[in-house]
Amino acid sequence: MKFNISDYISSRKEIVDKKLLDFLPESDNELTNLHESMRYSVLAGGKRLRPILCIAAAEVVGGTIEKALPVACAIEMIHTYSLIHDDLPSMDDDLFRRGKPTNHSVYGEALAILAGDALLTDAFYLIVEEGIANGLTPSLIVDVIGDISKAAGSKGMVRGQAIDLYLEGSEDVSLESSEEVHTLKTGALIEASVITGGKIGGGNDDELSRLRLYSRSLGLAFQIIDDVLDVAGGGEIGKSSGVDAKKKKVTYPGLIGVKKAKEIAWKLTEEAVLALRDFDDNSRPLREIALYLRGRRY
Ligand code: GRG
Repeated sequence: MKFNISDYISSRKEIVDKKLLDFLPESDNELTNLHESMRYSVLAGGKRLRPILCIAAAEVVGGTIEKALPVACAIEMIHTYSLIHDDLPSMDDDLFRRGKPTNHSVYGEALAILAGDALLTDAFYLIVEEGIANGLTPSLIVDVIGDISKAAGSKGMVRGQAIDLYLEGSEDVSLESSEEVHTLKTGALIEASVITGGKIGGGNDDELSRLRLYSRSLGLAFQIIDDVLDVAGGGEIGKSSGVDAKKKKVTYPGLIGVKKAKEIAWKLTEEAVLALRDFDDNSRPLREIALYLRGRRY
């Protein structure tokens, strides 16, 4: 049967969305809107890139969607927490995310902080609770939690965000610093999505190191493309365009221009695809996802 990447993405997205809907508590009592605000941001849309990568990585090494799904959803919850906090007045101070008013614009700053905190914490509970129910070994669960917490924490995404805030407005930022910010802020969680999927799917050391190469190139390419889209027109990323330049953000297009930034993203995508060459035809989704992301409208 002919493989179609859009069908693959929408079918996996549907599975992820359903699981998130089931897992996130629906109602609050009259004392707080905490659960409502968590659901608001998680279910506000989003490409579900990280969970789809996690599932596709599990599948490429012969694993099942069912076993990878809780971890895939947990990573999406962590990603959503980071977006909620990133949008806060003390950080990016954004009014729109995923095409809708940001969490703090709707629920207030305090509840937005708590919704983010709760999403981060509940994500780990989901991994433990459903991991055990799905028959994952305790050592695999601990391994996966280690990968994700390291990627999200002070040596990963949070560090990237802190450096990014520190560098904002600086005049002479190097390409190396920019790469470090991107690798930590965006790349670390993307790498963890792929690696944990590969581990849950039963990948061996060699397969995992190829997946690591793939995810590192993909993560950086993804961020550069996102920055190019911010310059070229933000419709597709659900926020207004030109925001990075206005805030003097550290970006590849800002440092080396759009044309060169596109060329680097192109090359990184080629490297990601190349890292998959020794996998069989089941690597098609991962390969096509990389090409699909590169093809987002510039
Ligand atoms: C606040 C701890 C903390 C971290 C924030 C992820 C992040 C770090 C900030 C978001 C701002 C931003 C533009 C980061 C670059 C990564 C990125 C492109 C995020 C958006 O991810 P997508 O495109 O979003 O996957 P959707 O909405 O599709 O899930």
